[in-house]
Amino acid sequence: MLRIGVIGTGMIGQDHIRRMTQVLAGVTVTAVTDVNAGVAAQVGASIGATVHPTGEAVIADPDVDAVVVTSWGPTHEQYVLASIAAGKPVFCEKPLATTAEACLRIVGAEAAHGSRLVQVGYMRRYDTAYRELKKVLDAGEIGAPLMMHCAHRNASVPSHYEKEMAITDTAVHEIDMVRWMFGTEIKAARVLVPRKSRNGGDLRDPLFLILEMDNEVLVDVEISVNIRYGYDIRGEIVGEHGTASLGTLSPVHVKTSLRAADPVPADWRERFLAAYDVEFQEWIDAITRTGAPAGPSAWDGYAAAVSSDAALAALHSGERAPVTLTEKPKLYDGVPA
Ligand code: NAI
Ligand code: ISE
Repeated sequence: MLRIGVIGTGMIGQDHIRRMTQVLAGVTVTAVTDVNAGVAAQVGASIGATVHPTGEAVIADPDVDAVVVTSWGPTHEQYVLASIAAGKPVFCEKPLATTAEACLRIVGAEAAHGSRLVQVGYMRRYDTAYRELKKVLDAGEIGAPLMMHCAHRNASVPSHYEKEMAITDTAVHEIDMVRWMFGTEIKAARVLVPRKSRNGGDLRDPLFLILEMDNEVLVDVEISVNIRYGYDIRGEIVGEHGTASLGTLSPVHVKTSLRAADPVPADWRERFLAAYDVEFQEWIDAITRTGAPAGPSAWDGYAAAVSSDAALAALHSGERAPVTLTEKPKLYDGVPA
């Protein structure tokens, strides 16, 4: 039984605790912490876990075999580095860290440790629809890919959501997904700013991100984070002789009162429910079997951060911003993307 310590018991922390304690096999949650001591105490009591005052205390707990970091992005680096220093596997929600420099410090620490400990929470790689799309692409059914059209629409975002998060917190999922989908790096980013939505408050919402891949594929991503009607994630690949897209998100079609309607998920918890389950079960199984994770690596977290930094530079300058990665340590040869 893999014993987990969770740092950050907010929305996704609680959702991952629910799946680890009620849905998945071979795992138990033994320790939790949160800077909001009240919420940590409540969550800890509900599952009989030790409540620690700090993330560092969770990592040091001898009853913790592996760590899950679900605190705010700017705090990820310190807990991932502390987990590596303790030699404990760590699953870190995206983004790995909020700057490329911080991600590189994690890559350096893991490379110095000599084996993989870090996995980043890019769950789209575990989603059935994305996996099927990749199968069609890899089988050559639509010929060589030329373009991909994506939309990332949130009904709304929390009050702490800042301007730059449309790229660093939201579009970063597409940034990771296209590296995995096409098996190649991003070489440049541009951002166009359409007419502003009155639902967006101070945010620049929506945004239109364009990514150039190393293999010349062009990707466009509409990022709308106050679309109101629900959570809508779209993707269509245009190939030389066909197209392939994510299927309809609704398991049922409703016809009533002279209208036909497809229910739309409310948020990421509903849309990616099964993907998070598969992501965590595969992580737990890999750690239990081999002691090392097999999913998105610290290198993937770093590469996504460099691309999101470039997209931010493009947003601010209005110009094309190139993406330049440092040399990849041998440790990451042969891991996904
Ligand atoms: P949240 O605000 O609901 O929860 C974060 C929790 O971390 C809060 O309870 C906060 O008090 C706690 N916290 C902050 N700093 C801390 C520290 N230094 N030590 C311990 N606890 C600390 O935020 P949410 O939505 O749960 O997001 C958390 C992380 O998960 C973010 O990095 C976010 O990008 C990621 N996320 C990933 C999703 C995905 O689809 N993979 C979906 C939603 C969030
Ligand atoms: C959130 O942090 C997530 O990761 C969700 O998957 C994404 O849709 C949302 O825009 C982010 O804020």
